[in-house]
Amino acid sequence: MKTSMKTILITGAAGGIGSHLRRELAGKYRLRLSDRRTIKPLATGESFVRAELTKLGELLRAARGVDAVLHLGGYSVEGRWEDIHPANLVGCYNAFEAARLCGVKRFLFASSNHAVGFYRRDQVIDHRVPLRPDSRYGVAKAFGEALGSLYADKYGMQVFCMRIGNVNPAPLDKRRLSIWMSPRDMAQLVTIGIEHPDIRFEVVYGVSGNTRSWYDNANALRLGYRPQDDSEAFAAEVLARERPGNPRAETYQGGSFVHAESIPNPSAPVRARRRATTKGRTGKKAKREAKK
Ligand code: 15L
Repeated sequence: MKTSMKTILITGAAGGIGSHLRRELAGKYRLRLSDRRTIKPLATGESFVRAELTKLGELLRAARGVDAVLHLGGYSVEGRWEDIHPANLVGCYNAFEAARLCGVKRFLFASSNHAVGFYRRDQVIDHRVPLRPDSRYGVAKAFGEALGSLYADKYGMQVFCMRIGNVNPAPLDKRRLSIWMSPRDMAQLVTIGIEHPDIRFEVVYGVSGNTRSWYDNANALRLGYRPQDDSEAFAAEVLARERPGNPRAETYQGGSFVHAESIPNPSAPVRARRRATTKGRTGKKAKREAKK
């Protein structure tokens, strides 16, 4: 008997992880891609629905009729509260709400290593440790996990939270040797999140089978995850170019997020608005000065 192909909504699909997954999941699922930025060209089996995470109505349009939501969207690094709050708290709430209102049972949430980034590097942690966010960004990911727990308990949604390390074809530095995830391992974990019959509320680590891992990923293994990659293959090359960094950052798993106040992001709209306002004030003040 031929089973019909599932449709998966991917929010934030224009980002790095979304781009890897589009390639890795092609042919396996129908992918409904959403983002505030237009995505083109589209491949066979893909469609695009523009959606701002802060607008529930737009997310409702995107989520109608899908089999699962993979919520990748949001602000992806530490930033100002004014940036994190709309994108990662309001946006995450809207994504869960859209899924609930559209009757979508399965929800995969892209949580992050930064929800537990204040654990030390000499510790190995599993999915049951108390949350220890390392940043406002990490707090927002903890909020998303808490929302997932609520929607599972209250509405019977099946929620799969992946505390993702760093998805890249190769690990970028020494810290990433412990948290790296290859695109194909990411796709395998996402597939488990979509297909596993017994998911109620699960937390797993989104990392490859790294020799230097800081995670006991027993819960993912229990659900059938068999990572194919290990960052150790890149270790010699990565360590040869590594330079000593901030000692506080090097103590904790979250790295620079533990001390970052605000990592500049020139594309952030609020920042751009603030710059514009500042310019405006300066202009008026200059005019007042000129009148005196
Ligand atoms: C994350 O959660 C971020 O989204 C990504 O930009 C990286 O900073 C990654 O963590 C990391 O820790 O390397």
